[in-house]
Amino acid sequence: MKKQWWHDKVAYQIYPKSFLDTNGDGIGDLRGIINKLDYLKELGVDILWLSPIYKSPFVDQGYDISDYYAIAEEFGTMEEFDELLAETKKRGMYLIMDLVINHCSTEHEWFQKALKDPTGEYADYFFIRKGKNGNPPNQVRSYFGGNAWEQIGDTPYYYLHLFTKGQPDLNWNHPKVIESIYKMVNWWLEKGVAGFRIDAIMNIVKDTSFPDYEPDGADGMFTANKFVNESAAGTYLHELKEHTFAKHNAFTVAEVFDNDKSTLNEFIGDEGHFSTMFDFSAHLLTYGEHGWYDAKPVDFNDWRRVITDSQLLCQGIGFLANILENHDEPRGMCTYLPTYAQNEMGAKMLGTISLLLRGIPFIFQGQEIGMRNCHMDSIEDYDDVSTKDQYALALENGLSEKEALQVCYHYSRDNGRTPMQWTNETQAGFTTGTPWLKVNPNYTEINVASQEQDPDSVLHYYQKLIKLRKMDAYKDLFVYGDFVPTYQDKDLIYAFYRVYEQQKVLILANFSDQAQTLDFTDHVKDILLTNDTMVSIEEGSIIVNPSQVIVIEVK
Ligand code: TEU
Ligand code: CA
Repeated sequence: MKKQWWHDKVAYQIYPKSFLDTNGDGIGDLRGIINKLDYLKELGVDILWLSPIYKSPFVDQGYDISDYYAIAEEFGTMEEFDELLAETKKRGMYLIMDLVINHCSTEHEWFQKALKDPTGEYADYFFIRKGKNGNPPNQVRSYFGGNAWEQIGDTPYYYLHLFTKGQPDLNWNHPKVIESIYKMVNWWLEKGVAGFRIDAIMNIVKDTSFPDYEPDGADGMFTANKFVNESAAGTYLHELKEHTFAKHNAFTVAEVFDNDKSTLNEFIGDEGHFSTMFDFSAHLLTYGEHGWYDAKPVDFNDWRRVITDSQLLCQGIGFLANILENHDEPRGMCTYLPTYAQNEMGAKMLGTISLLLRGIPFIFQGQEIGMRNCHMDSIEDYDDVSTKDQYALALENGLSEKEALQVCYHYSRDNGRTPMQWTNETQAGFTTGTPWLKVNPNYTEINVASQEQDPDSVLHYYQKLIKLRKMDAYKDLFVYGDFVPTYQDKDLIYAFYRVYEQQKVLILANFSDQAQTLDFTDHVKDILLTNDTMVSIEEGSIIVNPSQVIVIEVK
């Protein structure tokens, strides 16, 4: 593999609205991020991904952009953004933006012009079609529920929105749309951002004959995946890269949901469309057949299998970006750990696996202190559109309000969006005002300030873990070393070697609530890290305690 500047970096996702509020309006802001850059530097992260900070009506929390060249007032000004960028660089860090180009906002001037004249020049920037006998052009379901076609006033015309109705899909068949996107991307790159996280990108190509498919739900509609043509996206992505990212040697991480073996090289190989893409294989296990209401808890064996498969699949081709959680997912420790292990030790165990797998690790804000899912008292406490839709779906399918709320507790996107817990003071030190989304009441126990005082905290453990990954003696191994799974036949054990030239490190984790004694014939060179007080290795065997993870250099 050709070496690139981002290969040895550790990334951190900031959800600006929930990071730190400095003016008391209850909404996190750019000043808040600037104030915490030293905290992030100390943690050891290099690349900061900001969820969207562009001007937006916030129908879908900024993933509905009304001006790609402006900063949302809620977050601050362009001057503050420039200051943030400069301060990031001063610390040897890199800033990447969220690139939302499958759709924009209905408030974007292009869409406003299209609305005024649904057959005019700007209509072609979107997908605007006549309805059929008073019905929408077809029965495609939006990802957030309901028909994905919205009627334009009382005209016979409808526009397509695969996400909320505030997010009209952009027409990638229109040269002017593509040109405008290239121009905008280059504008940000010239400003000095290091790259982008690319949103929902596999949706850009649609079958524009908009056929009707068999309904796949009680609502009589079919899922949008059916007419999204993922395999045709490659040409567009290649062009996008050539006209923008490639010229700046920018880092890109794409939101792609399938690790398809046949296209992996095209996507993340040396000449791939992207630097990397997220490994969502574990997250996909949390999907129910029809929605959150019929989802099942993740089974350890499935989890182990999909992670191992992803790792082996991309070996020798490129890097996936490893995550435990993000702003669309519940907290990883509440999803992937058995209940008994949902504590500090478990958080450290899971973090060790995520950061030492082969790939580019992304930490989501709060993960480094072990933030958990948040219980809400009623559906009113949630803000997320998708949560409201899934709650309604659960009720329609016979769940009680209490049961539907419990479903949201496990799966809501707001679990990752509750404000960052900085201190044990009011509102977790996130705001002096009223936070836009409830602060998790566990902030009195789980917060940055108290973990900074405690040498055994999750926070200090993450600092050590990142240091280990970057140590001169180990960085080639952890970045470029092969992934070799082991102890695959042992129940509730996740273990793998990283192997680089003559060097070999074993990462061994016990997900069961019993200590396990395993055959161990390797010769120990050095115990590099553990989340427990000791490691017991005797003649030919090793004991791993419940929730213990051990990182050992062997010969
Ligand atoms: O997500 C795309 C996407 O497919 C998700 O909506 C996913 O299906 C859902 O969250 C289920 O977990 C991206 C952004 O990450 C998300 O926040 C936006 O809502 C969406 O695009 C639209 O821009
Ligand atoms: Ca604010």
